[in-house]
This record gives sequence, C-alpha cells and structure tokens, in this order.
Amino acid sequence: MLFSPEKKTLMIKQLVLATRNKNKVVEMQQLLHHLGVTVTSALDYPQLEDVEEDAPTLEGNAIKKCNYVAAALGLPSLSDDTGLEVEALGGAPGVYSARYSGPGATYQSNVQKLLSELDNTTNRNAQFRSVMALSIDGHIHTFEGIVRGEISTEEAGKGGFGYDPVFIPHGYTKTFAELPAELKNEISHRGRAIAQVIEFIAGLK
Ligand code: ITT
Repeated sequence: MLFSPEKKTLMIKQLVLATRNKNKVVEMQQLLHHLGVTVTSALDYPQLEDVEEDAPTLEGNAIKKCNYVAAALGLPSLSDDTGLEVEALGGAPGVYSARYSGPGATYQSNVQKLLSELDNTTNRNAQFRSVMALSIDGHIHTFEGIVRGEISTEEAGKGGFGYDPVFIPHGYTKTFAELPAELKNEISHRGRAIAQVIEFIAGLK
C-alpha cells in the first residue's frame, strides 16, 4: 500500500483473494479486471493453510478468511463467503451450502440433496447471498450481494459451478449454468458484492 501525497489517500497495488476455489478465483478476477490492481489468490501461496469455516454466519466466515490471509502475507485481502438460501427450507442450506449433503459432499451430491428436499414443493424461491470481507491496513470492510431466483426441478447447463445448474435468476428462464458467464457476473450475488468493493477501492485512490 502506498501513500499518495497529492490526494492524501491510500492506494492498493495488490489484492489477494482469500480462496482456493478456482471457480470463484476466475469469476472474481474477471470482475476485478479493470480495477488496475494485481489480483492473486491463495492458490499462489502454497504456504497458506486452509481456514476452517466454523463461524455461524457468512459474514463471520468471510472475515475469518480475509483476516488470516492478510495477516499471513501482510497484503490487502478480499474473501467471499456465499450461501444459497431457500425459502421453503427456512433459509437452508445457507452458511452450510458447501457441506449440505454431509462429509465428502460434492457440487453434484449437494444439488441432488437440494432437489430431493424440494420434491413436490411448489415454493421454489431462493437467493444466493455473498458476503465479501476486505482487509486493508488492519481494517475490515464488508459488502453484501444478493440475487433472487428459483430452484428448477432438474439440472440444466454445464457452466458455472456449485448450485448453478438448478438456479434460475428472476427475469430469466435459464439456469446460471446455461446463461453466459458474463451475464452471471453482471447480475449475480458475487457481481453485485464486487461492484461495491470496486467502488470502495476506487474511492481510495
Ligand atoms: P472458499 O475457499 O472461498 O471458502 P468454498 O467453495 O468453501 O470456497 P463458500 O463456502 O463461499 O465457498 O460457498 C459455499 C458453497 O456455495 C460452494 O461450495 C458452492 O456449492 C456454492 N456456491 C458459492 N458460490 C456459488 C455460485 O456463484 N454459484 C453456485 N453455487 C455457488
């Protein structure tokens, strides 16, 4: 981080994404592309340990992840914790989205469990919620992005990851896995949270 005497503000030169999820890294790097900041991720630092996501909230996990990476590397860090919140399931799987189908859960087994839990359920309303935490210079800032939609009755599409093959965003008739990646980035939970992160970082320059 540098101090700019003319503007009397802090500038970020590099940002480390506090994740080893390759799908997230790709999406976040695409979204942060035009910021003019070098964006690396935990994949580039093998010495980093995995952070246990044991907080009861998305915000708690997001803060834990970026705090660890920022402290370990001495660099600004950005994390993302995302949950799929399904109305008919009282907000589940939510913060447990990654391990919904139990130990050894995969994207596929989680989607299968979700479809079977919603079998014969007409209320298919759901939302993806991302909480991002940015650690800069010892300070944490959080941002939230939400996209509302519905859970389809069967999987469709090969793009995206996680629950994308069964999530149809409002205003569309196709799942995130069928829609172009650029469109997902534009309207998604992650895209909306990152837009706020970009505005915040740009304001620091
Ligand atoms: P981290 O290293 O960043 O923690 P993770 O895979 O554990 O990666 P999360 O806990 O934030 O990520 O996400 C929980 C799960 O939610 C994830 O495993 C996916 O199944 C799902 N998910 C997250 N973002 C998604 C997206 O954009 N589209 C579809 N599913 C998503």
